[in-house]
Amino acid sequence: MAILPILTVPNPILKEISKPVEAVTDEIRKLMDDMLDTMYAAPGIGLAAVQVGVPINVIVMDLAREGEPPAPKYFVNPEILEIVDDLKPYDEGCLSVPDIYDTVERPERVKITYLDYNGKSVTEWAEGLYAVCIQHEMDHLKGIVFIDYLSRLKRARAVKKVVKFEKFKAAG
Ligand code: K1U
Ligand code: ZN
Repeated sequence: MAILPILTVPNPILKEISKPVEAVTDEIRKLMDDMLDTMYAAPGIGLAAVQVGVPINVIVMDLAREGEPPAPKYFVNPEILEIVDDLKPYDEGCLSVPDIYDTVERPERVKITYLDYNGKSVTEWAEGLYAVCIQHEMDHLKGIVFIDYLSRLKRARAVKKVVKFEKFKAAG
C-alpha cells in the first residue's frame, strides 16, 4: 500500500480523458488499494485515478460517516445509464483544488453500472451524497474538475489560490 501524490489544478493531466480498463487485474487492484490509502490520508470521500496521474477509468470512494466502519467502494469503467433530471445543489470540494468549496447543481439520482473490485458487474441507483460524489468523480474521467462549472472569475481565483498554496507547501 502506498500514499500517492495528488495532482492539483492547473496540471494538464487533470484535463485528459481517461481510458477504459480492459480487465480488473491484480495491477488494477493494487492501484485501487493505493488510491484508497491516498484518499483516506488526504482525507477525502472519493478519488479518480487521473488525480494520481493515471488516466484510466477507475474511481474509489468511501461515504461512511465518522464512527461508522469503513465502507470502501471501487468503480472500474463506470457508466451512467439513467438520470433523474431534478437538480440538487451541493457544496463540493476536490482534493485537486484543496481548500476551495463551492456549490454545484447536479441530477439528484443516477443509475450507474460498473465493475467492482472483483471484476463483477454492478448496476444500481445512486442518490444523495452518493449521486453527487459519483458524478463528481466521473467528471474527472472526462477531464472536468468541479470549478469548471463556476464563473470564469471564480475559477481563475481558485486556481491562483491553489498555485500559491502549492508553492508555499513546496518551499517547506
Ligand atoms: O477530489 C475528489 O474528487 C474528492 C472529493 C470528493 C467530493 C467531495 C464533495 C462533493 C463531491 C465530491 C473530496 O473528497 S473533497 C474532501 C471532502 O469532501 C471531505 C474531506 C474530509 C471529510 C469529509 C469530506
Ligand atoms: Zn475532485
